[in-house]
Amino acid sequence: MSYDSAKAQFADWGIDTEAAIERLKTIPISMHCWQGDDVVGFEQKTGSSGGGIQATGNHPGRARTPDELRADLEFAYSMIPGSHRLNLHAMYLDTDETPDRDEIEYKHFASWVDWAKDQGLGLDFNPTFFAHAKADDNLTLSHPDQGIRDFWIEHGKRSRDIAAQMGAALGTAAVNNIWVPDGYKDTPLDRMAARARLERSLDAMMAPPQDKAHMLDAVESKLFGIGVEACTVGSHEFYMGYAIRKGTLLCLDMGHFHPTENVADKLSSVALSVDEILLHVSRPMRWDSDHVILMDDAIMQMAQELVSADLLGRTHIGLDFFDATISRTAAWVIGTRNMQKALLRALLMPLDRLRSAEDALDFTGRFVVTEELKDLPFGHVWDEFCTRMNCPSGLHLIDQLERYQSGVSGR
Ligand code: RNT
Ligand code: ZN
Repeated sequence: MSYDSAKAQFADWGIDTEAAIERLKTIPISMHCWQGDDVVGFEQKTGSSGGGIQATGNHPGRARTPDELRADLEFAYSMIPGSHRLNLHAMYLDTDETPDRDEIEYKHFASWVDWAKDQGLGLDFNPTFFAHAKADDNLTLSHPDQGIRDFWIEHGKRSRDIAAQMGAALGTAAVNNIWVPDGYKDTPLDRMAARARLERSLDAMMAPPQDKAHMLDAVESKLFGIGVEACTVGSHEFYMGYAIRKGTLLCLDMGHFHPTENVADKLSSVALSVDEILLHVSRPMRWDSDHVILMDDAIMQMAQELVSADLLGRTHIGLDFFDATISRTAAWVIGTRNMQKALLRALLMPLDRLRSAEDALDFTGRFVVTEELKDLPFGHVWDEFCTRMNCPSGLHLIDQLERYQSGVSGR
């Protein structure tokens, strides 16, 4: 079947495939740098990522230097249709200097900005509050010790400055997302004190004004992590309240809720109280395992909510997964394309028809349409989109992914 007959079939349903393709072109995905090197970073040290997040596996090809990571990213972006963003963590600095976290400066990231400009990419940023001796207790901004809190507050302030300078240099605001691992393995006595300390530290960190045209603050909650099973200081309720009161973005990571919760369902509720949302699209399996995202129901529901609730204009779509048992470039490419495919499917829904059925309490009509819709030739529209954007799909894509991986497997 050709694209033209697929287009006609969608048109029978009142769906405009051309409009969907045009809209999809404009949706940037912020791809996370840390899938490329198993969340290790380029500070001159090795070891686990700490903070309860852990990539598992030892597939060959891990990027060991900024140049290797950029080469892998260039390949990955060339396989992903559209223009996108790169989400950098502070531990990915590119310098011969060895600044501690409270000493990082924009110059340590300047090469990333030059490269992003060259590649036509936007940048997003994250302070790194894990994989550091001062985070070994899984307490950073909420640590009872003022000196440790101050160290991390300084790191956070510098990260905001760096993000703002990145945003100014590239002409697109960098989202600066704050996630801290803080929590307790066993039941704490004084949750209130820990949360009050986290709040005060965040306030101190975000006190210096920044231009929203250059930098946007975001805060990310979590249900639990390995080693902090009893209490996570930055819980969902904590950060939802914080984001509403302080006007920051709220980051919803799909692995940071109870596995039976539908994170897509949260968007419309949260969007009534915060202006903008950041997503960490991920795939938790039994826990916050950060598997590469599939084109599964959870992702499709997320995309559908973004479209049906008209939230694409105020949601920043970021990805957060890391699998070291498969080709890291293939993980980036397939995961990012899955997010785009889910968005395309959402853009190809007969929304008006479904909405009228729902409003008329015609749940049979809604049910029949959503199920029959699944047989429409979405793949042909996706292929057409890839062709127009000069990206391969299907067997050609597989071929390219394999070829690139064999070129890096000697690392
Ligand atoms: C951890 C959070 C956080 C990290 C990245 C590396 O549970 O999801 O977003 O994965 O910052
Ligand atoms: Zn996350």
